Amino acid sequence: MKLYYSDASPYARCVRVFICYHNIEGIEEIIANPFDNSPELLRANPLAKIPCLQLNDGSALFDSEVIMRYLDAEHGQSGLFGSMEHNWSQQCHFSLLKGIFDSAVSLRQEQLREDEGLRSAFWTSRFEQALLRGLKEVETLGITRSAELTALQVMLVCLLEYVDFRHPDLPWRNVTSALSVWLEQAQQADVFIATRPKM
Ligand code: GSH
Repeated sequence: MKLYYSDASPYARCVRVFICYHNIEGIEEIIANPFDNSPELLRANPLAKIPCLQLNDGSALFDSEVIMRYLDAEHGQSGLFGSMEHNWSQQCHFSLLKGIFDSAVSLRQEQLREDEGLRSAFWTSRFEQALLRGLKEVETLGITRSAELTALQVMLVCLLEYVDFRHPDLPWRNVTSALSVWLEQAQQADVFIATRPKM
C-alpha cells in the first residue's frame, strides 16, 4: 500500500496515528504536496487531496475518514472506532471534529491569501468563531473521558496540535481550559510523538 501525505496535514496525521497505533506494516509513505498536482496523486484521487491510500490492488481510498475506518476495521480489529458504528451521537461528535478540522484548515488558507491581498475579514472571523465554538462544544461531550485511546481522541490531539502549529495566536485555551489540560497529558503518547510534524 502507498499513503500519499504531507507532514503538516492534520487529516493525514490522523491516518498516520492509526497506522502507528495498530503497527500496520507494508505501507510506503510518500510525501506529496497536493498543489503540485502530481500525476500519481491525480490518478489515485481526482480531487488532488491528501491523505490518499492506494491499496495493493491499485484502487485508492480517500478521504481521511474512510481511510481511518478502513485501517481500523481491516487491520486493527476496530480498536479505535470501537462500537461507534450505530451510536449516532458519537457519529455526530465525529462530524463536529471533522468540521473543526475544516475550519482550522480554511483559516490557514485565509492566512495564505494575505500575500495576494485577498484575505477576507468576514471568512477569517467566521472560521475562527466556528473553531472556538466547536472546541467549546467538544469540551462538553466527554470525548476525553475514556482512558483507552479512541478515534475521537486521536482526531482531537491532531486537531489541537495543528491549531497550535498554524494558529498560535488563537486563544482556544481561554475558552476550553479543560481540553488544554487534557492535551498536555494525551500528547505524550508514543503515537503522537512519532507522527508529530518536524518543522
Ligand atoms: N476531507 C478531506 C479529508 O478528510 O481527507 C480533506 C483533505 C484536505 O483538504 N487535505 C488538504 C489538501 O489536500 C491538505 S491538509 N488540500 C489540497 C486542496 O484542497 O486542493
